[in-house]
Amino acid sequence: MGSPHARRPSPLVGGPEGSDAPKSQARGRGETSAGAKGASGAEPGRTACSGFGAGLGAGRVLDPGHREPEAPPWEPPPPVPAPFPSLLWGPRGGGAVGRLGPLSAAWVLCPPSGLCPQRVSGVALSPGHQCGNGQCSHLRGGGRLGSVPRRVAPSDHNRAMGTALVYHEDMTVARLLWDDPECEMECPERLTVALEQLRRRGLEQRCLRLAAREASEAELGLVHSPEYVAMVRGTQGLGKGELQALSGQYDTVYFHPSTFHCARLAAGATLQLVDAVLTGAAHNGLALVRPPGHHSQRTAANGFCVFNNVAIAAEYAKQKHGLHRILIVDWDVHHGQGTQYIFEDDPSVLYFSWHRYEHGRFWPYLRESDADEVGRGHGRGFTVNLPWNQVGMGNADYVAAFLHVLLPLAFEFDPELVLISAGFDSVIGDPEGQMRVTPECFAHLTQLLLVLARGRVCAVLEGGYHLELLAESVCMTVQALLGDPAPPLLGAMVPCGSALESIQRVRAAHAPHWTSLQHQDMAPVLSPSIGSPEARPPPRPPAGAEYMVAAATEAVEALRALLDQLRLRPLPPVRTAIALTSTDVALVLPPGVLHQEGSAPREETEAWARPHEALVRDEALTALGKVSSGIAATPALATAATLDVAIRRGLYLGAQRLLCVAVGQLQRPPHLSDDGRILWLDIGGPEAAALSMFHVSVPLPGATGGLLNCVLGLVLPLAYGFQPDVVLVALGPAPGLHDSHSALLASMLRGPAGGRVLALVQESKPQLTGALARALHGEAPPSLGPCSAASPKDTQALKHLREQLEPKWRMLQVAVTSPGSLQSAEGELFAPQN
Ligand code: Q9C
Ligand code: ZN
Repeated sequence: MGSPHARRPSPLVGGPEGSDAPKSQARGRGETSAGAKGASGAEPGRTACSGFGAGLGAGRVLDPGHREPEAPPWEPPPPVPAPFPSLLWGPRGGGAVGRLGPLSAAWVLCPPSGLCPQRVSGVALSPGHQCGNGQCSHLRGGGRLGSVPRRVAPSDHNRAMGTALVYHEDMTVARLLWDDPECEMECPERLTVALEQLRRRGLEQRCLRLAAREASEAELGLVHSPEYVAMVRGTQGLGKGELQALSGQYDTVYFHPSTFHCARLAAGATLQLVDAVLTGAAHNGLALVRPPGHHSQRTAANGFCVFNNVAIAAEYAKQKHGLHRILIVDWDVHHGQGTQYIFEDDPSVLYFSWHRYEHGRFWPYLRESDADEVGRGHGRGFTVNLPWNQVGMGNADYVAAFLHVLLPLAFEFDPELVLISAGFDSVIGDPEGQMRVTPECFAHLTQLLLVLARGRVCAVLEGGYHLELLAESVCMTVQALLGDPAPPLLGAMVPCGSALESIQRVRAAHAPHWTSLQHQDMAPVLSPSIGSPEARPPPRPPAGAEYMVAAATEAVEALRALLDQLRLRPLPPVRTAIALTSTDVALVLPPGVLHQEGSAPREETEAWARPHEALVRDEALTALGKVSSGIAATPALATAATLDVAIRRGLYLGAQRLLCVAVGQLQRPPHLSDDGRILWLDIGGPEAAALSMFHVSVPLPGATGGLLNCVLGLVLPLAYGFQPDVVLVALGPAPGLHDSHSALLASMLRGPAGGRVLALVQESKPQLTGALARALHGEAPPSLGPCSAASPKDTQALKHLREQLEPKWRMLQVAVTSPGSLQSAEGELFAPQN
């Protein structure tokens, strides 16, 4: 497999390597010859209909009858005087002329993360505050998936049906029939609770719902041996004693008479999802399946997994849809060794996995889970392992891993499809993972992946054993797939030393294979993880049910307030608004974007279109919370002044932290405070300079590779570290910057501020304006195309800045810093007060 293709970035070092140890044939405890009883195993009557396409095509229509409940009373702080009170301002074409004030009040209504007075006090929000995101009665209900494909109920939030949800209730039938504390956590409720929560949030109803079909035996054969498939087929007729005996031949596996059917549905659901996304019936989607797949190998079940759903789907995408480059992101807390083995010599599949490793002391105790396993033969460089050597990894560690490891490689790889092995045992409270990542982190991870492969992202459930947090995390993932802004990440965004060590090691291991990792940090290649065993026998923690329940309960208690907050978080009913100074026929906007061109303003956009009037009449306050992100077009000469006003307006409206990303030649407003409320990031300055922690300037990178380094290595780490309430992106004259670059930047900057992004753009740039509107609205940004390498000059500039800023902005780190330099920074370390 792995036929080379034109655009695949070949690893710099590679080629056939005869010295490589041969891939082991069966990594589990091997095959069994257990009887193949059923002749075909197919149950013709059970094969559910596919039927994507049903319910598609309804573009989003704003419901004029939908009225937002009154926002709760909120006293704004006294206004900051406008900088140029006498400057006249107004839309072209005879619009009113008044005082400056172009920033809509609208979107800073409910400042995120505790800034809303209603939330700070911890008081439950008033019913009027619940905008209907899963709370409105008209969104409740919805039929069961699986048995009967249904017409999809309309929703006020998104009728685009861009996200497929594949499920079948038959997958809840398999369950453990005997006592086994290691296996009992993989239970049917994992699916029912997740689906139930998707319904309660109104998310299921917004998806294109597809009933899963069974994978055919030929499809299973894309990955598994006929003998293995026959063995699993044979379990259908076994009694409990025989099932238990057979299960004992594998590592942490149980069989049930329905296992074959369920496992075929799980694989089939994944294939259906891939079909939906690759035929354009859906933009992206989630398959809610069990049994999971990523531990399953060619001839062995392992770790609850029977057929490797994601691996089969990747092969299927190559063979049936002719794809050449597929990225598999395995964010389950366990190493998907099955997937790794299947693709280890295949350069057409880039496999990334992070996993609890603890120097080899955690299941499945494999040497080849470590960072120095990079793939074999032609596949060298296409296996990326990020082992976590400590438990307790948090949001900062996961986001840092994406920004500094996965995404640079993924952009260079340029996948045509992204498959997520979406296990949620990596969330806080999960008894298996023991990590500290909060559920909304999965919305961010999903969002970060949606910028790849033109948004063709298929998430497939793997693990996840704390029911409530599994459900919450699934909701976050689906919400992000639907394009909703991700709730901001709370808590200090400082990666821990152990995470940085792991990140450093995997970057070092892959630097020979990927241009994007070269010349950035020339840290010496570290030796294999200290204490790395050859499948060392585990010191067993108390693995009983009571222990796990106790540990999980404790974690969830600590989380209760957070969960409540997430549940109550309102989403503005309008995601994107746009205010233009003149009509431009060339401007193409996605459905659902509120569009305002000066005359006849709609109530919701009044603050955008006629800010001065809105301010005067105080109507801005009534528009609060209606809009999540916006674009304002201004005459070229006024962009800098508009930005200045926008900053003041943002502060006036209660933003605690405001990130300004000024792209191109734009003047920094003269009197910006340097007190930590504003982080000014100038992309397009004459030279790389950190004038202070909050005033950073970097030259505009020349090549796509340089821009990506800048965005992933500087802009986003700063943005995630700063945790702004609002992001202002101002696009000034920037020769050489493509619209796709700007769209990518805008799209990725939605993450750090909960989707509150205002883009300021020069008028008469319909292409750019349209690209920005689509990006802020949650559409996948256009492909960047082949990734040219960064210039040495750009790389140097970034390296210089990162060295300077790293002690204060720890999200910039890609390696463990010497203890001395960290200590000296500790005192002044910027600590957001969330
Ligand atoms: N207490 C998936 O998450 N348990 N499989 C190891 C350590 C095995 C997990 C025992 C867990 C298998 C898909
Ligand atoms: Zn797992």
